[in-house]
Amino acid sequence: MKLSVPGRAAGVVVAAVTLLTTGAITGAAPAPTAAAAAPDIPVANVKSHLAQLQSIATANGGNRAHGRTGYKASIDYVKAKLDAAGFTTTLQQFTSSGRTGYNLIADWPGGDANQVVMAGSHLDSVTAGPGINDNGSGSAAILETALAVSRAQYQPTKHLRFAWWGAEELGMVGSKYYVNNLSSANRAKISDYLNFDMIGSPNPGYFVYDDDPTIEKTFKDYFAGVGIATEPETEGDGRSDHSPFKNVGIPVGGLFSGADYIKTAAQATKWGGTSGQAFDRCYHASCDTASNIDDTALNRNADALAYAVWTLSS
Ligand code: DTR
Ligand code: ZN
Ligand code: ZN
Repeated sequence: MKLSVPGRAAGVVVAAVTLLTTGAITGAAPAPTAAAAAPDIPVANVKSHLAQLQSIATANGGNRAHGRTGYKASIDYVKAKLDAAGFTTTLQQFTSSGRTGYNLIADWPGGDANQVVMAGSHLDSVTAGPGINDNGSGSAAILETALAVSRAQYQPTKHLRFAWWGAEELGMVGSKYYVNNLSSANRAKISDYLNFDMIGSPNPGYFVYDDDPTIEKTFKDYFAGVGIATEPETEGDGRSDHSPFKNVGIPVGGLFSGADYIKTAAQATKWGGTSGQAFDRCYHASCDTASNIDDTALNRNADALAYAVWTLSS
């Protein structure tokens, strides 16, 4: 397990010098170490990103849809946070329906380049609204997890890559463009792709993708550890950005808190919430705003996300 890279070591030296000049410490600064376990992801931080995405939508015609100013402003917000945190970011541009779209790819320096653990979420909304649950929730959770990697100066065995997809709502256009433009050699390097599309639904379910057994078990182990029952997410094939990866043989998994399907009485008994009501009544609607989030579901899913990223990359 690699413990440091020159750039980061220099960072630690600067930090040590700063602390030494303030008299805060007397011994040598601790070397960066890999976190033994995933940190808690502060849900307040995730909510803060959602508030920013809401503000962006409000300032840009009420949405963050592909090809609109609200989407580019969303990408710029996420990219700025990642650049400041030490990620190597790449904007991948494409055209769909006559409008320019963008994928944002963020690599955490270090780790085995031949074993890449990816976590992705689509950042675009529908034109009808701000898309805070769909899919600000997934986008904000992977952003905060990436920032937690930076805060921890985590040095995993595998290489970590995070992605924010454009134009998912037009048919997974951005993620398809990314996969189609990967060489077969680079596809083979991706050991796991984790997808997070709607993970804060206001009447939440706890669904785990059942595509790859190892990834599925990783998530199920987390939820079992915190006493939350889960159900397999079975309707997702072709329904979100994991599909292009699965179609070329890359192991995929992910989490989902439900969209326009109706929560059953048995599910309400298991998870709470309201039976006979959709998991997200504002799915693809103008009311998918910052108030259209269940904080407990967002918190639990963000922590499960971080647990899987740490576990699968260590
Ligand atoms: N297609 C996604 C929402 C969605 C619907 N069913 C699933 C299953 C698994 C993941 C996501 C979804 C969207 O509207 O963005
Ligand atoms: Zn959607
Ligand atoms: Zn979505």
